[in-house]
Amino acid sequence: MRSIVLATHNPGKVSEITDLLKKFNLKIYSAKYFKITEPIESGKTFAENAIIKSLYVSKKTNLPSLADDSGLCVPILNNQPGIFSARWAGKEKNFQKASNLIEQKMRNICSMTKKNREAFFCCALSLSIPNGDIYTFEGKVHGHLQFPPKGNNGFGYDSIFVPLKFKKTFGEMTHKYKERISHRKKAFIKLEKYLFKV
Ligand code: ITT
Repeated sequence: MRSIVLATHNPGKVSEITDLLKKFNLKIYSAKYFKITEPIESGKTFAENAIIKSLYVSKKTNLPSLADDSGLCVPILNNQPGIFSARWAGKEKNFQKASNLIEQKMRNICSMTKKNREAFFCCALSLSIPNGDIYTFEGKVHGHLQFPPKGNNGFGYDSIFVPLKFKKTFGEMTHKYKERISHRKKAFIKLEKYLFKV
């Protein structure tokens, strides 16, 4: 059986990516299993950061590694927090605080119309192979923000994001339902089409 290491320390991502990889009969390891620390995410884009993470883990383990760099972009805030989505939640990973910060920044500059609350999630997946090959794929899901947060499913900013054509936040949806429409799924569809020709 072929092995792959997930280059992430985020349990929400581990769970979603493990589900997406299920049908490929791979032996899946987490970076935690190999006690690998997190590299500095010095990239300027989601793709650059995903590559930093997958290369780092692939070099350390000599195994193929899949990384995910993702985040929430709010156009009225010049697409912030974007690649800083995790950093806005601080060391304590407090996404209630990060969501409040987004709301506050928006209220400081605009009224909270649905148009002004438009937002999207972006996900870059990077697969690094020990022979040096790197493959990167991106997916986005558009929608709007809703305050106060709703729903306890999911992770990160799920409870403030309502995808287009839906009334529920990702935080109110089941894991399975979010997986059908998410930015991560969209990037993953491109990856599997290219690599596994499915
Ligand atoms: P790794 O770098 O170890 O993968 P991280 O949490 O630091 O973990 P990122 O640097 O990619 O990951 O930060 C992206 C943040 O954006 C992440 O912490 C989430 O809170 C948020 N995010 C990304 N995808 C999300 C999703 O599907 N639902 C909710 N929040 C999401």
